Amino acid sequence: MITYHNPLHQGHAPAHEFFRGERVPCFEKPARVDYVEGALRARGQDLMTPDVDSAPVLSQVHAPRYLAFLQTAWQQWLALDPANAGVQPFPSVWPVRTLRSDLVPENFVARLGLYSMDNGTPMASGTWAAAKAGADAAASAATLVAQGARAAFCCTRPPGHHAGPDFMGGYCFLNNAAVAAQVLRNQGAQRVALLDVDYHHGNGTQSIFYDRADVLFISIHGDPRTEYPFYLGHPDETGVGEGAGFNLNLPLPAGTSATTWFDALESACARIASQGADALVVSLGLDTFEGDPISKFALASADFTRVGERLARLGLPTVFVLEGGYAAAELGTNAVNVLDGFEQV
Ligand code: OKP
Ligand code: ZN
Repeated sequence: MITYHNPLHQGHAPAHEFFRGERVPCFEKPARVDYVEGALRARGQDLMTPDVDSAPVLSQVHAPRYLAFLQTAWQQWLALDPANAGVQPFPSVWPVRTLRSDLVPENFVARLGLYSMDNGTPMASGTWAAAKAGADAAASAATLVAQGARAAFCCTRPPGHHAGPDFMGGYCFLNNAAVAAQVLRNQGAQRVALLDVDYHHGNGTQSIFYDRADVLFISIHGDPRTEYPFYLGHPDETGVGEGAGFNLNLPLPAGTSATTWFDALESACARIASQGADALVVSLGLDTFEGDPISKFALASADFTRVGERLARLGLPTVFVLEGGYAAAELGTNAVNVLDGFEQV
């Protein structure tokens, strides 16, 4: 399968995140994608370098003030104190209900809160460059699919599906899957189906397309009553305005078996088939794996082949975009299994 990689992903390498009040090593680490690239290269897969500038498309899915902030965030952090080069910035105050989010504070950490949904999205010196190159990879993959390729894979980190119109969150900065869907729309697809199979609900993607009928968002994920991101991903979220009826959430309880998960995949595929779409974007989270350290579904490595096979039977031009998955050493096998399953149909 045509595969784009992210040549700058290793520049996004924050050391730690918070877990129950303690600093722990980041789960979303460079080795994740190194393992996927290794598995792809081992089977002779050519990894292409991004060749499309996603900047114009990023402006269609993210707010200008958020993009401007993110692009220079690290320089702003260093401007506070050169010693910050070795320190990770974290937000400490957020404009929740009754507080104003229309004003942009001058204080950097306050602005970090304005543009964040959590304190779980650490930055490093190369974060913008890595995130931008990932969005370029997504735009590149989608462009080839728009031009007639059957499928393409965007092998990138950091992930993107928690990043909303004007905020980062859940290890995500730029919404790569939204970029791919928007590229397909810009290049002639009338309706795009965006299926998110990551363990965590893709709140950012849902929010970007919530009032639009041209991108049908469907997500299978851990029930947000107990699982991150908690505040979105519930079954009664079906879209608004022109987008009413074009959002489908299929939450499943933590601990759900592979059998039940595949029943949900069947429901998702039935909706895609009935609503109609001329292209598919898959937010390919691999944290549904039974060995994932932060998630609670139970897919085995062989099940990922079945995922690819089922998606192929939709018969749509397809862009796969890597999202989560934290059992790093198994990510290569699991990713390759999805792509192999797809190509064998
Ligand atoms: C990103 B993606 C665990 C903290 C979990 C949020 C999880 C973000 C998942 N110690 N923080 O959807 O895989
Ligand atoms: Zn996830």
